[in-house]
Amino acid sequence: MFVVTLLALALAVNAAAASTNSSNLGQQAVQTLLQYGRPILGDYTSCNEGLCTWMSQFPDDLSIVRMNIPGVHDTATWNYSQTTQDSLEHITASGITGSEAYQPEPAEFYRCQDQPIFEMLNGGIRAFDLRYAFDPTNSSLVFYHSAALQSETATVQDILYGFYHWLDDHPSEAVFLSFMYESSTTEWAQNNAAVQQMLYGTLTNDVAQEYISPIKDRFGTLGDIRGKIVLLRRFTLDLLPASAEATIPGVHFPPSNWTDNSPNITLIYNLQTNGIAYIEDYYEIGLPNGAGAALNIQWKFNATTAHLEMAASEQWKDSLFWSFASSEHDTDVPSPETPIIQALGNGTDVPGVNQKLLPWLEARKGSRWGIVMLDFFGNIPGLVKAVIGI
Ligand SMILES: *[C@@H]1O[C@H](CO)[C@@H](O)[C@H](O)[C@H]1NC(C)=O
Ligand SMILES: *[C@@H]1O[C@H](CO)[C@@H](O)[C@H](O)[C@H]1NC(C)=O
Ligand SMILES: *[C@@H]1O[C@H](CO)[C@@H](O)[C@H](O)[C@H]1NC(C)=O
Ligand SMILES: *[C@@H]1O[C@H](CO)[C@@H](O)[C@H](O)[C@H]1NC(C)=O
Ligand SMILES: *[C@@H]1O[C@H](CO)[C@@H](O)[C@H](O)[C@H]1NC(C)=O
Ligand SMILES: *[C@@H]1O[C@H](CO)[C@@H](O)[C@H](O)[C@H]1NC(C)=O
Ligand SMILES: CC(=O)N[C@H]1CO[C@H](CO)[C@@H](O)[C@@H]1O
Repeated sequence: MFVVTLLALALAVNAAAASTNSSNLGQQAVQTLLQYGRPILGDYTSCNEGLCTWMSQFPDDLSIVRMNIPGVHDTATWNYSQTTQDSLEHITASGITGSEAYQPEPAEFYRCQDQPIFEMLNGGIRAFDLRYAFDPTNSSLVFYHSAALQSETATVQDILYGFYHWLDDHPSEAVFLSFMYESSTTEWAQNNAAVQQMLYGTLTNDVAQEYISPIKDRFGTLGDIRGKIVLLRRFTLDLLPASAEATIPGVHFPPSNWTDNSPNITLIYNLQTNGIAYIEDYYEIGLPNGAGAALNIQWKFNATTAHLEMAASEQWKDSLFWSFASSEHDTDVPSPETPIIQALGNGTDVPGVNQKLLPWLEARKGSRWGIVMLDFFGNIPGLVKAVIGI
């Protein structure tokens, strides 16, 4: 678990580039990283039509803030069942993670997706919410949703290799990776200098520099970023020398300015150019207990569509819009509204946010929506196309 030699292996891919056996060694090293990453990445398949290459239909000079980008909230949770939680208990319940207070809740509270990353990419998803923290031994960056560890092998570095590999085969496409430090993972976990240094190193090493767009604090055009990753930095490297924050590419969304659970955040990502992002991230529905699935879903649908209407209006056409259609009310009694109930409804009688969004978006085809983050998107055929507007 948490094999420290992985970075060395990854660097070998580069070092090997000089030798005659390079291509063979490099390919095998990548396959090894993809194998470690498999619990989050899934199995690699390539595809060169339809939603796999939808960005090829759009021109190079298209401004990114004018685009519609389907995304996924809490990407890494796709396979988090009770079986997964139980199989990781030897780590999460071990002495190194801390007190009983850090025992996870039922698995369905954490699960927000049901497809692995490669399937999401082939299905048209281009923005990914990724939440990292140190594994319990403080040796590598892994994925959590709160206290729920998602895999014992898949590291941030492995997942990046998955994106690099996919982009090599899909040079018309671009992906947006939102990285956020996940707190409340283990009792002692901290977003300390060691975490920040490892993240910085992973996102700026030689291989990363080939795939991560160097553009900083602005968005540019689609042509600028084809075949590349755009970092959406929901982290601040405040414990590293100032040169780290000054040299890391991508667009900064300071966590301190991202108001928790807000339906309408205004965040300035570039003071010089007055680059403004409007964000809807109302995820925990604040209705009284017992309000039931229909009303909880209606509230979230309201918050999301109010924000999307704003995105569609001329008045804000030059600002970035980032709306989360994902939500939960896990603390509701007698029965919780888990992410899947909010997204897909509670059975045949109450439809979820996703079912309600599909016709709403289709009726307004041609509008600018911006980035739209979904839970359980694949269950509603046509939803990704409706977000893109094709
Ligand atoms: C998904 O989870 C199940 C249950 O924990 C596990 O057996 C399976 O290997 C996982 N799939 C992947 C691709 O990791
Ligand atoms: C991991 O780091 C935290 C924060 O510095 C520390 O409290 C904890 O003891 C470390 N855990 C291990 C297993 O080294
Ligand atoms: C972020 O919030 C701080 C106050 O907490 C404020 O001074 C600063 O201007 C804000 N920055 C952005 C980029 O919105
Ligand atoms: C779904 O939620 C509604 C309340 O919004 C409730 O009346 C209905 O019984 C629930 N259905 C199921 C299958 O739980
Ligand atoms: C949702 O929005 C509509 C229209 O703005 C409003 O009439 C309705 O009361 C709202 N419902 C909820 C549950 O917020
Ligand atoms: C969001 O905030 C902006 C700026 O304060 C405001 O103009 C806009 O009307 C708000 N939108 C919604 C949907 O509340
Ligand atoms: C698989 C492969 O190409 N192996 C070659 C690696 O390089 C040595 C010498 O440089 C060759 O002898 C191997 O055949």
